[in-house]
Amino acid sequence: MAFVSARVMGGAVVALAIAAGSATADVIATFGYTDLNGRYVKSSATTGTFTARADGGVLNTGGDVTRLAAPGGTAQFDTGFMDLGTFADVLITLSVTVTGVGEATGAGTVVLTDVDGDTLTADIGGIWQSPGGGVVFYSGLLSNVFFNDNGAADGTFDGISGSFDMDLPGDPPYTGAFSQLYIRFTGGFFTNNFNNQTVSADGQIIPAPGALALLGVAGLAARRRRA
Ligand SMILES: [Ca+2]
Ligand SMILES: [Ca+2]
Repeated sequence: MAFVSARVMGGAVVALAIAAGSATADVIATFGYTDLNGRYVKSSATTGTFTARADGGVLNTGGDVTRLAAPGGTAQFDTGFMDLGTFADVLITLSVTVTGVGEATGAGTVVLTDVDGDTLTADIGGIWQSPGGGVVFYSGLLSNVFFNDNGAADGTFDGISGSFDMDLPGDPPYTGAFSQLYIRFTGGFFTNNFNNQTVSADGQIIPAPGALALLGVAGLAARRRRA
C-alpha cells in the first residue's frame, strides 16, 4: 500500500509542476491523435518495447497539432491521413519495465512528422497504470521538445490542411506533459505481445520555465519530506 500511495503522491507533484509552469507561461502548443496502432514486443517477463504509430491499414489514425501561442494555427491530420502518401506520421516508442501489479515505468520518445517532413521531437518519461478491466493509462512528462525544420526551410508545421509557424515563443527545448490510453480486455498488463491495439495520445507543451518550476516544486516536496 505504501508503494501505491507514493505513486499517487508522485502524480500530485507532476500536476503541481504543470500548474506552476502555467502560472508563469501559458501552454504554447498541443497535440492529440486517436486510433494510433499500439504494439508491444516483450524482451523479458517484465520488460519490452511499446510503440504507437500512425496507421492507415488496420486503424484510421487522425489528429492535430495546434499552436496556441499567437498567432496560433492548427495542422490538421484528418482521419485516414496515412492513405494520402505524405510524410505525415506519428511514432511513440517507450521502453516498458513492469514494477508491480498494474504498474510499470515507460521511457522513450515521440516523433510527430508534418506533411513535408518537419518534426516535433521529444523525450518522454513517466508511468503506466492499470486500475483493472484492461484499462491502461500512461502519464508522463515531455522534455527536450523541439520543432525541427527538416529538408527545405519552410518554417511551418503543415497538416493535410492548416499549418503554423514553428518559431514558438521562448527558447527550445520546451517541456510539457503527455498521456496515453488504451483498453485491452485480454492478455494482461504487459504479459503478452500485442498489435493493432487502438491507442489515443495527447500532449501539452510549455516554454522551458516549466522545467525550472518542476525542479522548484520537486525541491519543495523534498524539503517538506525532510522537515
Ligand atoms: Ca522543412
Ligand atoms: Ca513544413
